[in-house]
Amino acid sequence: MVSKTYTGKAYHIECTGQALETAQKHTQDQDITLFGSCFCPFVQRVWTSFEYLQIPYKYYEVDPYKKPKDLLEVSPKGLVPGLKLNNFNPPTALNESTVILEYILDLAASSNGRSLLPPSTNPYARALVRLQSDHVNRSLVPAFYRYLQAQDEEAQINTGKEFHESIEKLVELLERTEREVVQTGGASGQGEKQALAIGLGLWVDGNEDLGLVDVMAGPWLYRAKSVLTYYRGFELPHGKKFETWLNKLFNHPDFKKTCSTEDLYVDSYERYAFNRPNTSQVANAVNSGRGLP
Ligand SMILES: N[C@@H](CCC(=O)N[C@@H](CS)C(=O)NCC(=O)O)C(=O)O
Repeated sequence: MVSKTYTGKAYHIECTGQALETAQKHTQDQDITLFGSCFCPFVQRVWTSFEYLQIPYKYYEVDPYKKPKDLLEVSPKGLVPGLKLNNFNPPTALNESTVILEYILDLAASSNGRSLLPPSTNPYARALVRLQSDHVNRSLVPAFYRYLQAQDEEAQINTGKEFHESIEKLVELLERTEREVVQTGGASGQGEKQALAIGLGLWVDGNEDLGLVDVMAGPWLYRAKSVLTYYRGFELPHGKKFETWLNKLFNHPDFKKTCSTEDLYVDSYERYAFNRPNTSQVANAVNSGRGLP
């Protein structure tokens, strides 16, 4: 158990470190404007994917708790990420991180051929990857917030266990995918194995390309390492393969490009860690037992 005292830290409204450098490289008008916030993991999912898929975009930092009018125009609940699509006349918009992700995957497929998924000739492999992502959205992400917002010791122990179990379940899905697609996929040689592993992401030995689950889960695992360790004394699961995966993920150039410095996350999540009133729509949903917005 870690015992910390509430210090009234404010959430940050500007990126730091590598994320700041990336934001500064993306200030020119483009067909797509990404409305983002420096601390937000839902944004980091999409932002990393823009970088990896090499889709041109302008990064535009907003404070989603202030609900500026231009954000509400692209995202009805005033949540980030949002996209403004300037090449439509009049401009149009999209919100919801997973929908935005699918959208930019489609854009990449029809422009430069880059992808975060196995090829469409392997629908089963694509489905297994989507199962992993579904688990991240429905289990890992809510478990992260329940743990971070839990206040009494017993609740922290229980929610910490749940979060840990959710990560282990994700590992089982990663192992299943590798087993069913690569190991028992009928490949005879190393070259064929490599071909089958395309789009399965960094979990698979020898793969250096990001996959869907890497961008879907990475932002919360990264915050688990900084924020949950700081406020809850959390330890990520051990195991050689898991640690290798996290290491590859946290050091992948396109992931790192969207990371701010650790203090930004520790400061910005203090409100969650002390379950302050009206922290966010996510925090309110967790407190009232509703699904996340
Ligand atoms: N389901 C949304 C969730 C996005 C979300 O909750 N974003 C947070 C920042 S991390 C936000 O904009 N919060 C503003 C608020 O709570 O009013 C998605 O996947 O895009």
